[in-house]
Amino acid sequence: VGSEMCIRDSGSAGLTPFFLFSMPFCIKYTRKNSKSRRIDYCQFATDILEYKQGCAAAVAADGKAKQHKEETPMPMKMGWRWYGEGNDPITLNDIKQIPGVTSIVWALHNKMPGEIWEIDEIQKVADQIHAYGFDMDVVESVNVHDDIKIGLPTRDKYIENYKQCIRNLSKFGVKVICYNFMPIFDWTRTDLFHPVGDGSTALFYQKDMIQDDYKAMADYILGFTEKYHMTFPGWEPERMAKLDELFKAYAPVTKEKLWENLKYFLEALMPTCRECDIKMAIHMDDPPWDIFGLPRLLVDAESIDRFLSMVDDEYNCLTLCSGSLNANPNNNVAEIVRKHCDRIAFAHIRNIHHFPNGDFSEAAHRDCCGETGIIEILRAYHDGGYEGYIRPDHGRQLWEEGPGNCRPGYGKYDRALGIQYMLGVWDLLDRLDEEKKKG
Ligand code: DNO
Repeated sequence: VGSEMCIRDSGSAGLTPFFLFSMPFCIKYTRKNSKSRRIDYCQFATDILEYKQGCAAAVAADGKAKQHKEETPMPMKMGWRWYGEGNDPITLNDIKQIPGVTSIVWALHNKMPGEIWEIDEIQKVADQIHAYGFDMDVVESVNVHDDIKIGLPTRDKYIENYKQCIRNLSKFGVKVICYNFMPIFDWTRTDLFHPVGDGSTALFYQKDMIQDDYKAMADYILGFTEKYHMTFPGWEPERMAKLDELFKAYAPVTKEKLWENLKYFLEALMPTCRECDIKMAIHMDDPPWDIFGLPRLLVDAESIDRFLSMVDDEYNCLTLCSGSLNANPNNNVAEIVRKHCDRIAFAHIRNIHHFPNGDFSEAAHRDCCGETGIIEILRAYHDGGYEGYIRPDHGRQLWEEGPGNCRPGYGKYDRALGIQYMLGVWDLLDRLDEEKKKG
């Protein structure tokens, strides 16, 4: 158009995708400031915003006018992982429009492992979440300090801090804390925006790229997070800056030692969990095998059995992540659900597509898009009368989503589609049960 295109920054990261999406239309509907020759205002976008505000005001003005039918409550509670205001391009208002979601899965993402989450900090997020009528029952994650995993004498101080976090969170009705016990790295992928073949992208794991060079791995992830001004939980730049030191500190930590340290940690927490009625729900290791010579514990049915009997307490639970476990195609997730349904506090539903050479890609939630067995897994939860929390896990990045406007794995569209798929399966299972009862 022979002028510089500017976008008026409203100060809300949540509007960015909206503006990007509406840009092609804006060119048609702009007002031009002839002095500076800059198009500084997007009339079309403003029209839409005013229209939407008008709709909301009209509904609010007549509280009695229910435009939509109330959704049927389910025993299982559907969650959505949200990274917080200013830290997630997806807004609570966006999430509110997805049928079925009742819980916001949240965290204080600015906190380093080992720090206490203070009441006023939690309160701020609680006010935001509650304003939209969501609950905040699940935290993902309160990350565990390396000294606890390594088993250093300083661990007791960090365990005390963890207990204080539990107490503070209980004041806000939190019921489940998801955490992991993976040494140094959280989930590990070699490509965050891998083309899937249909124009979308997904998280991808290329097996031969994860050998000895842990620095290359960390550089890739940190390069990405720096470029796009975001941090990933578990990949905090402060910790990654000390990688060599961390690897040295973990050198004496064998797999057995790591089991012992996990037991010590959980046994210390259980009385506080009981007092506060909060379940600790360990996330599966992702991928479920040792990487860079670091031991990983929660990798298959056997290790899950060991974990649950090691601290046999109703407050010692699982975040059963279907995709993490099924990165190893020998893991039958539905069977694990059937065996331990009452100890699963939080379910992550993610689908995986395997390649013959051991690489894998994350896939859409529809059963046939991967090999994880999503329908069988949902059926196992349904048969077990699951009443815990569930969320769609990683989705693909769709449409205009890409690096810079989307957290890898945590876009808006594919997770929303995934929820509708899961609820579709669930509703049908409910209906079939009802019909069976009626005979
Ligand atoms: C990946 C997530 C994990 C999970 C942590 C829990 O996207 O499922 O990062 O939040 O492992 O501590």
